[in-house]
This record gives sequence, C-alpha cells and structure tokens, in this order.
Amino acid sequence: MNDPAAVPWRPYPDMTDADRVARATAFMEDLRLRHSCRTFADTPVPRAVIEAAVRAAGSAPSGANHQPWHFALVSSPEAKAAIRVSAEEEERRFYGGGGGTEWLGAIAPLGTTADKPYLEIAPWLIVVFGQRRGGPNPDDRLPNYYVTESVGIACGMLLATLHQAGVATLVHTPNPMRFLNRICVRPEDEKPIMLIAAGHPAPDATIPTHALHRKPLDQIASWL
Ligand code: IYR
Repeated sequence: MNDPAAVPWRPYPDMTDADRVARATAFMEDLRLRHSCRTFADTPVPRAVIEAAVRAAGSAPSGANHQPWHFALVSSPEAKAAIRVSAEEEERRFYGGGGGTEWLGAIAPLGTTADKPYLEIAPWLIVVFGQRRGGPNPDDRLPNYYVTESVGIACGMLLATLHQAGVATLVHTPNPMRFLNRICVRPEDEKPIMLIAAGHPAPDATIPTHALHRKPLDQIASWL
C-alpha cells in the first residue's frame, strides 16, 4: 500500500459551532469591505507586510504541491516606470478599439482609461508568474499541474492578507503581458498571470458604484 511519510493533523483551536459561525461571519464581513483601489497615495508600505502576504500566498494549495508561482516584488521607481510605459502602450491599443465594443461597454461603468499613474505611485507592484515547469525543489524541471488555478488561489490569499493589513490593492491584467518577463527578469517559460498594485488609497480615491453590487447568496449558490 502507498503509505507516504506523514505527521499528525495539526488541530484547529478548540471552539464551538457558535464560535465557528461568529468567526466565519466576522472574516466574511471584513473581506466584503475589500474593493479595488485605482487611486493610490505614494505613502510607503513596509516590506515586511508584503513579505507576510507573499508567504501567505505561498501556503496556498497547489497541484501536487509543486507551488508553481513566482512573485516579483517591484518597488524601484525605474522598474515601476518601465512597467507603466509598457502597460499603457497595451492599454492604449485596448481602449482605442482593440478590446472590442462589447468588452469596452462592460467596463465603461468602472470609468477606467489607458492612463495608469498608479503603476508608478503605488509603493509596490506585485507581478505574479505561473511556472509551467518546476516541482517541489528549486532546480526541478518537472511538469506542474493546475497552474492557473493554483496561482489564482494563491493570489486570493495574498489579496486577503493585504486587506487584513489595511493595504489596498488593484488587480491589473494588461494584455499581452509578456513585457513583464523582460522587466522582472523572469524566464520565458514563466507566464505573467497578474499584476497587483498595493498601497494606501489616495485621499480622493473612489469606488465606482458599479463595483458595490455583490450578487446575493441565492444567486451564487445552490444547496443540494
Ligand atoms: N486591463 C484594462 C481593462 C480592464 C479590463 C477589465 I475585465 C476590468 O475589469 C477593468 C479594466 C485596465 O486595467 O484598464
């Protein structure tokens, strides 16, 4: 029988079902206060906060526990400026018609444009790469599995950690994003999956009312 090495389950703290409901509700209520921020202040955020968020992300479940992700943590003004230049170039194509009328119509209520000053103003840009090949050890070149799903879960945990720490975020996905390999000095077999700006909201930051709508439970869940 396959009987791999294992350690005993590490128990959760003792709690009642009422505690569980209260904790789940409190966490949910806090997470529901998260919104994308598109106007950042240049106020610094300690590197230790970013480090904790990346370590949280790095504990996400992944296919075969290969942890197929790399986080490039960008704070240098030069690298941020280079990312802004290339991202805005792509965005000008997108907003200039490349996105197509349906897509552009769908995002119109967000009020976004090709101008992305936050890419330079936010103190941190976190560029997340998915690794097609890797494995449990740094030099492994094995195939990875469920890379997009694994990286997506990791990014959710990263966003939740930053939100808990009172740091605002924006997920940005310029398309195509290959320029991020060059600027972040990552190999071509890594695929940029998302760019997350992180920092403090500017005093004049707003949330588009379109983004306030959250589908009610009965529209997003079914019980069987
Ligand atoms: N990447 C562009 C366009 C954009 C696309 C979607 I889907 C959004 O939800 C928001 C924006 C941009 O960042 O402006």
